[in-house]
Amino acid sequence: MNKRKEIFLKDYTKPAFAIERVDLVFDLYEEYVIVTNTMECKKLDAKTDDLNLHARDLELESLHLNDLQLQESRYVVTEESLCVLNVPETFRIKIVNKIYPQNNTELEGLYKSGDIFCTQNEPEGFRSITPYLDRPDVMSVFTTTVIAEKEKYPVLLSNGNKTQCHEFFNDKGRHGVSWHDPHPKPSYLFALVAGNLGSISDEFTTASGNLVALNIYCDLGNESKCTHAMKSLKEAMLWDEEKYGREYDLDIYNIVAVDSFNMGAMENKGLNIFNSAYVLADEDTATDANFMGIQSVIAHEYFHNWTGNRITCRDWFQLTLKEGLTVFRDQSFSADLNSAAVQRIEDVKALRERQFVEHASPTAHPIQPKSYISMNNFYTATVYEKGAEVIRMMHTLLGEQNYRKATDLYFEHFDGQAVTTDDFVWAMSEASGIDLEPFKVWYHQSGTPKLHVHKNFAKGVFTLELTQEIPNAVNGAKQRAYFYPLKMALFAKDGKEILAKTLSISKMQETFLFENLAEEPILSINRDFSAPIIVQEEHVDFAFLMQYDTNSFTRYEASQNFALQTIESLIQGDAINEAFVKAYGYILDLDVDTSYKALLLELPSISTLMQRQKVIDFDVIYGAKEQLAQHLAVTYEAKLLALYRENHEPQSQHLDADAMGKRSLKNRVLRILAAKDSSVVQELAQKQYDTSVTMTDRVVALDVLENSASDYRKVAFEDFYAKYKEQTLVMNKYFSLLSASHREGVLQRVIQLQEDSAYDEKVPNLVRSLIGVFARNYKYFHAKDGSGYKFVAEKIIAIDKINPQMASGLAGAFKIYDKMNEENKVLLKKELECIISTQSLSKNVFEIIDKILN
Ligand code: 0A1
Ligand code: ZN
Repeated sequence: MNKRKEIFLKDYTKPAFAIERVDLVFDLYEEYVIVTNTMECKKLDAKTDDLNLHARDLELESLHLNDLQLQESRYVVTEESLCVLNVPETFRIKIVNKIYPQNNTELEGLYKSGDIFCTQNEPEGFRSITPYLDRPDVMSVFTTTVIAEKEKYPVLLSNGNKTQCHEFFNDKGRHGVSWHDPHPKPSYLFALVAGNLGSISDEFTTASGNLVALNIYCDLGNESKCTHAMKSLKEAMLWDEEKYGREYDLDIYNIVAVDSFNMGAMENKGLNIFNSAYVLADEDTATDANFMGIQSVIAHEYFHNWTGNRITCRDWFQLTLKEGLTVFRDQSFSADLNSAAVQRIEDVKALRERQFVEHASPTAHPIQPKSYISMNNFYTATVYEKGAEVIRMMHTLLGEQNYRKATDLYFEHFDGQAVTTDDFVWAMSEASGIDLEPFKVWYHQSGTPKLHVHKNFAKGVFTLELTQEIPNAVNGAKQRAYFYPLKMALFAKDGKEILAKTLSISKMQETFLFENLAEEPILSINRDFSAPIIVQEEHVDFAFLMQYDTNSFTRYEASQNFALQTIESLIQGDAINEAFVKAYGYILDLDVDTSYKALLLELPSISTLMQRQKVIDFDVIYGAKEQLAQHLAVTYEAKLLALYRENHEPQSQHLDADAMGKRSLKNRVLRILAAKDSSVVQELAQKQYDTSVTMTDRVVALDVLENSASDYRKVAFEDFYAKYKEQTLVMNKYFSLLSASHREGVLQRVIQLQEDSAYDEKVPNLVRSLIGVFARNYKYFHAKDGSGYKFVAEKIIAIDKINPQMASGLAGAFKIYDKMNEENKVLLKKELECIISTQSLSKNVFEIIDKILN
C-alpha cells in the first residue's frame, strides 16, 4: 500500500540519531537475498527514546541490539518502519532481513536488470533493501560485502575501494568481495552490482598525482561500445580539476551499464550505475546526438562527486542544490568541449520545450518545492534545467572570477555536510560581496516570468522601459518581482554594435536611458538567454538581427521569433509573410558554422507554437507550420538541394565538429525539403538510407521515408529491423520513429508493436520509445475520437502496477488538459477520471493526475 501523505519542507526536523558506521553483507541467491545490516548508532536528541527506521514491507529474520537478540516486545514493524524501542545513548544494532530483487519491477532498491543484480536508491530506495535512517542528512561510513555464486556472478561491486576478495564463501562455488567507502555518505548513494560482466579499463592521474583505476562494465560483448564513455569520463575528470579545482577522491571509479533503469544514470559514490543508452555507442548504432548525450551524462554523474556526494542535500526539498548546480556544470563542460553557441541554444530549446510547459501546467512548482507526495515526481525539468539557469544567473551576476572564489568557499566550508540552497547562496554572496537576498525568489516561486519591453527614441536618447509580469502561483497566490541579469546591446542601422552591457533587473518596472545617440538604435535583448524569462517586445526588426546580431543566441532567437510570427499569422488566416521567406533565404547563404546554421534553419517546434496559443487545436497548428515549410521547400528547392549535396558525405563516420556539423545541416535541409513530398526527396532519403554509414543519417532517412508517400518506406524499415532487432538500443529508435509518425493508422501500429519480440513492457527505455513518444505525437494522441487518450490512459493504469515511476512519467502527457479546446477536454477528462478512480493507484500517478484535475 502506498501512503498518499503530503510531506512539507516546513516540517523538517533534524535526525534524532547518527549512524556512524554501517556494515552490510549481501548473500545473493536466485530466489532471494539475505541482507545483514550492522549499524553503530548514537543518539543526538536526548528526548527521543526509540530508533524509528525507515523500512518497506520488511521481512525480518532477526534483530540484535549490542549482540543480544531482541524480543518482539522491544520493537514494532509497520509497512513503512521498524521502530526499536528504548535504545541506549550509543549502541550497535544488527538486522537480518530477506528481500526479493527478482520480483522487483519498480526498479527501485535492489533489483535485477536481465541477469545483473543492481541498485537504484535515490531518493528513497534504500529502505526497501534494509531498515535505515533513509534520509540524505544521515551520512555514514559504509563497508559492504557481496557474496554470490562465482560462475554466474564473477563481478561483485560496491562503493569505495576494494578491500578483500574471499575466494570461497561457506560452500564452494560462492565467492565474496568486500568494499570500503571512507567518505561518509547518505544511503541514497549506496550501490551494489553483481553479474557476469564485460569491461574496459583505463586510468587517470589526478593533479595531486593519485592514480585512479577507471572501469566501465557492460553486458559481455558490448565492451567495444564503451570507449566513447571512457574518453568522456577522462575529459570530465580533467575539466573539473581545471575549472573547479576538484579532484577525484578514491582509488577506483566504476561505471556499470544496465538495460533496465528508470532514469539516465545515478551518481552512487565510486560506482555509477547507468542506463545503457548513456554508455554504449559505436558509429554503426549510435547517432551523433547519442554520442553527445553520453559525454554530457558521464560528466554529469562524475561532477556529482563533489556537487551532490561530498556535499549533499539536507532534505529532498533541496534537490536543486545538487541537480541545478550539476546540470550547470555539465552544460558548461559541453560548451567548453564543443560549440558553445550550439550548446547554449540546445539547452534553451530543451528548457522551453520541457520546463516552460511544466511551469504553465497544474504541476508547476518552484525549483525548491514546498511539498510532495512522491519525491520521485520531483526529478523534473524545473528542478534540473531551471535550477541550472538559476546557477547560471548567479555565475553571470558574480562574473567568472568571483564565481570560482565562491565555489571554492562552498566546497571548503561545507565539505562532508548535508546542506541547503541557502547555504549555497550564502557562499556565492560571501565570496563576491553581492547581496543575493533578493535573488532567492528564484528558489521559491513558480511560473515563467515575463518581461514587457517598451522602447522609445527622442532627441538622441533611447529609453528602455521594462515591466515585469509575474504569473501567480498554482494556488493563485501573488508572487514577487525577480532579480536577474539582463544582457543587452544596441546596434546602429549599419549593423555596428554601439554598446553591450548587462543590466541588473530587480523591480516591477524600471527605465534605462541611453544618451547621445545619433540615430534610433536596434535593441538586442536577453542575449545568451541571460535570464529564463519570456521577453515580450513589439516592433522588432527580426531580419536586421538575423543579419547583424553579434550574439549567437539572440541571432538565433530572431530567426525563431520571425518564424513564430509568420506561422501565427498563418493561423490567423493571413498570407505568408514574404519578408520572412526572404530572411530565410539569407540564412541559407550565410557562411557560418554548419551546426549553428542547422539551428538557424529549423522552424519552431509544435510544442513552442502550442505554448503561445490560448486554446490549443493541434490540427490548426500543424496545418500552419506545414504550409510555411512547404512554401520554403518550394521557393528554395534548388538552393536546398545544393546545400544538401555540399554537405552530404555518406561514407564519413567521423565524430569531429566538422563532420557532425555537416551531418546536422544536411539532415536539416533534407527535412525541410521533405515538406514538399516530391520524388526527388524520396530518392534522396532512399539513397541516404542505403549508402550512409552512420546511424544519424539512417534515422533521418527513415523518418523522412516514414512520413512520405514513398514505397521504399516498407523496404527500409524491414531492412533496419532485420539488421538491428537484437540490439535494444537501436530498437528504441525504431519504435520511436514509428510512434512519432504522421502517417494514418499510427495508433493501430503502436498497439501491434507491443507484441513485437523486441518490445518489453518492463524496460523503461522501450516504454518511453513506444508509448511515451506516442503520447507526444500531438496529432494522434489528441485525435478527435479520443482513441489516443484512451490508449495512453490504459497503458498508465497497466504500467503503474509494474513500475509506478514509469507510469507517472507517462501521465505527464495529460498536463496539457487545461489548455485544450472544449471538445478534447471532455475526452481527456473522462480518461483522467478513469485513471484516478483505479484501485490501488500508486501515489506517484495519483499525485500527477490529482493536480491536473483540481
Ligand atoms: N541523481 C540522478 C538522477 C536519478 C534520480 C532518481 C532516480 O531514480 C528514482 C535515478 C536517477 C542524476 O541526476 O543523474
Ligand atoms: Zn544529477
